[in-house]
Amino acid sequence: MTYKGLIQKYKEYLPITNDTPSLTLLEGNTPLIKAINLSSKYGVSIYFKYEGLNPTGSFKDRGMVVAVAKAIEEGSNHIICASTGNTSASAAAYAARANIKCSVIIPSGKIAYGKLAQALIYGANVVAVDGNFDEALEIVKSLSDKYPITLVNSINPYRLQGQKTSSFEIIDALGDSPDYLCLPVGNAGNITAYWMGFNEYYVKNKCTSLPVVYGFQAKGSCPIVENKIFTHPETIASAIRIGNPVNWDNANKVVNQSGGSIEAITDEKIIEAYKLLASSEGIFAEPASCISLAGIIQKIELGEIKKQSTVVGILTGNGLKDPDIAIKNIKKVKSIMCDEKKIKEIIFK
Ligand code: AN7
Repeated sequence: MTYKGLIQKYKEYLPITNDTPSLTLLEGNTPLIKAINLSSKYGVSIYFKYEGLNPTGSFKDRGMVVAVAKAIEEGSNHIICASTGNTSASAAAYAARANIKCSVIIPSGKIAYGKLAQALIYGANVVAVDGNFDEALEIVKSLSDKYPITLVNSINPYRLQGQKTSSFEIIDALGDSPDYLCLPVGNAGNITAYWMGFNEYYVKNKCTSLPVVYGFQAKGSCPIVENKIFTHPETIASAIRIGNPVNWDNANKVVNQSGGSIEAITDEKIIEAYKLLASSEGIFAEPASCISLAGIIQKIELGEIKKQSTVVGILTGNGLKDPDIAIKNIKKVKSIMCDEKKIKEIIFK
């Protein structure tokens, strides 16, 4: 059957009524790619759910399509979000598609260039502020309380409803739950959504068990790990530069219920994994996403991911969103004379 988008496909699992408008950019339905080289290196079956192949290049599209459709159903014609980049790109795209207004508040100079380009080209009202994500979110919450604007950050429950569908696709692809699920944690919406998805789908689909969920935060921005608000979060993984996560309590519930944990990963390890993923599997994901691989490696080394087990890492965003980081972390390309002999010397060195 032709794929008609996430709402159509998972209607029975989503809060969809006869009045919910059909809205889609054919989000979801992303590939679960076996990491053949890393799997044989580590003796673990490693798969990546490549969410960077969604229409705007991140997992946010799954939740945004539902949030925007419901906003329209409820009579709204203006959505708003604070964002470290991907939410704003996604909100702007779906608002354009649905012909409604979109305002995005972003921390000035702290979002990847590709994401900024997206929000602008999709026609959102982009406001850059001298503050961080958490401060911007407080203002967005206050505005949406006072005025007729729909908040589409992950406090909006429809976001998590849409995002849970990725778990369904993982179970469908593997025929069972994986033993472990590894993913980045910022506002902790996604970890909450995945757990909801596995719980709603696994019995019906005769899975043997639920996965152990391991979430990862960047060391300079790890409020859940240290159990304290970070007022000045810092990390190279700008997508998860969040000091006071909205779904903090939910994240703790997920790790308690699944027998998992949330751990911190240094920026150095994030960049190592970022390069390793691209060079060993041909998959380019943004730094925040590569914390999944850095975390998988750490857990294998600690023996907390067992040999021969199956692990799924979530690659939340596309590497092309942030080419600056790639270029900064690879050795410089020097240009030379356009001469066959010189080129031959270099490529056969
Ligand atoms: C690539 O766009 O919060 O734990 O404003 O862009 O559900 O917050 C992005 C978050 C992981 C963290 N990976 O997910 C935003 C924003 C990428 C992201 C996360 C984000 P949550």
